[in-house]
Amino acid sequence: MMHDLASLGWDDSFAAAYAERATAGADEVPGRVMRADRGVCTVLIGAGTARASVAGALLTDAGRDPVALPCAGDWVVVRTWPDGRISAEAVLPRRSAVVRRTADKDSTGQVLAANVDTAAVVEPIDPSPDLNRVERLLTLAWQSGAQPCVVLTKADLATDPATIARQVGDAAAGAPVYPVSAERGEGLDALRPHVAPGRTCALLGPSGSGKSTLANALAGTTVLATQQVRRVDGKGRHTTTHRALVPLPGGGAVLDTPGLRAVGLLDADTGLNLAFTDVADLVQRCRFTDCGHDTEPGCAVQAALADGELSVRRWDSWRKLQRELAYEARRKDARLAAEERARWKRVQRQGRRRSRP
Ligand SMILES: Nc1nc2c(ncn2[C@@H]2O[C@H](COP(=O)(O)OP(=O)(O)OP(=O)(O)O)[C@@H](O)[C@H]2O)c(=O)[nH]1
Ligand SMILES: [Mg+2]
Ligand SMILES: [Zn+2]
Repeated sequence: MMHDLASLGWDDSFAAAYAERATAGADEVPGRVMRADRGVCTVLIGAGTARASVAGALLTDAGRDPVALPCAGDWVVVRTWPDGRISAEAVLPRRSAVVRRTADKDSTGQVLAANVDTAAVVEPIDPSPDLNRVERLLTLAWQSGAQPCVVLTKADLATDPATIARQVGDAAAGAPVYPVSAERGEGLDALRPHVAPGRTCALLGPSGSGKSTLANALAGTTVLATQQVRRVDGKGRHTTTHRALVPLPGGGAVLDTPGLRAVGLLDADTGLNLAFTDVADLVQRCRFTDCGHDTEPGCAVQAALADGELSVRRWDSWRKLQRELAYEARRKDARLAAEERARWKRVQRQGRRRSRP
C-alpha cells in the first residue's frame, strides 16, 4: 500500500528537520514509526512499510536516556544500505511526546506516543469513571504538548451519559469531554476532526476501557484485537501489548496503546498546572505566598473548599500528584548529582594517571 506522508502529518517543518539530518548521497527516505520493538521498528514510508533496525548511534544515545529510542509516532530517517539492510538512522525532533516515568528506580522516562496532535484520555463511563485517574492522565496529556481531551467510552451502558460527562468535565478543567459508544457508532463524529488528514490522536487509558474498539470504529474496520473485560472484577485483560500507529483510510491516524496500569509522572509540573487551572488560580489568591493551605488566614483554597467551589476529592487529588512530582524531582536531582560525582572521580583518576612519570 502506498502512503501519502502528508496525510500522516508530514509537513514543511518536518521536511526541514529531515533535510538537516539526511546524509547527502545516501539512499534515504523519511518514514513514520508504526511500531517499535527492541532494536527494530516498522516504519511507514511512501512506498509502503519497511522493517528497519535501529542504528548503533541511536542505541548508544538510548543507553544514556531511553527517551532517545524511536517510538510509535516518531518521524525517522530510513536508510537502505548497498547490501539491502534497512536502518533507522535518526529521530526527528518531536513536536509532542507523551512521556511517563518507568517503574525502574532511577526516574527515567518512557515515550508512549510521539508527534500526536491530540492526547485522548480514554475512560469508560461504566463502571463509573475514576476521576482521579482521569486527572492523572490529563496531567500527562497536557504535559505532552498535544491537545488533551477525554473520551468517555461505552456511553450505551449509562442511562444518563450527559450528566456523567458534566461531572467528568469538572475534573477535566477546560479539556473537552466526548461521550461515545463505539458499539452503536454514536459520538464518533465529534472525534473525527482529531483524526482528520494530517492529524494523529493517541488513546491513553486503562485496559478494557475500549481504546482498540474505538480505533477500529474510527478506522471503519477491524485492525486491532479487542477482548471482553473480566466478568469477576470488570478489569481489562491487557489485550493490546504494544503501541501502534494506525493510519486511517480517510487520512489521519490513531495511536493505540496498551492499557496503562499505574502511570508515574515525571517532570510534569506544567501539565499539572494546566490540568488543574482552577486549583492553580486559587493558590495564587492566598494571602501568603508560602500558604500551606491548612489553617493560614486568607487561604483561598480553604475558602473554596468551605463553600463547595472546590471539591475535597479534587483538592486531595492535586496534592497527591504535586507531592509525587516533588518527590520524583528530588530523586532525579540526587541521581544527577551522583552521576556528576562519579564523573569527577573518573576525571581525577585519569588526571593522576597522566601526571605519573
Ligand atoms: N457496551 C460497549 N462495550 C464496549 C464499547 N467499546 C468497547 N467495549 C467493550 O469493552 C471491552 C474492551 O475493549 P478493548 O477495545 O479491547 O479495550 P482496550 O482499552 O483496547 O483494552 P487493552 O487493549 O487491554 O488496553 C470489549 O469487550 C469491547 O467490546 C462500547 O462503546 N460499548
Ligand atoms: Mg487494546
Ligand atoms: Zn492557601
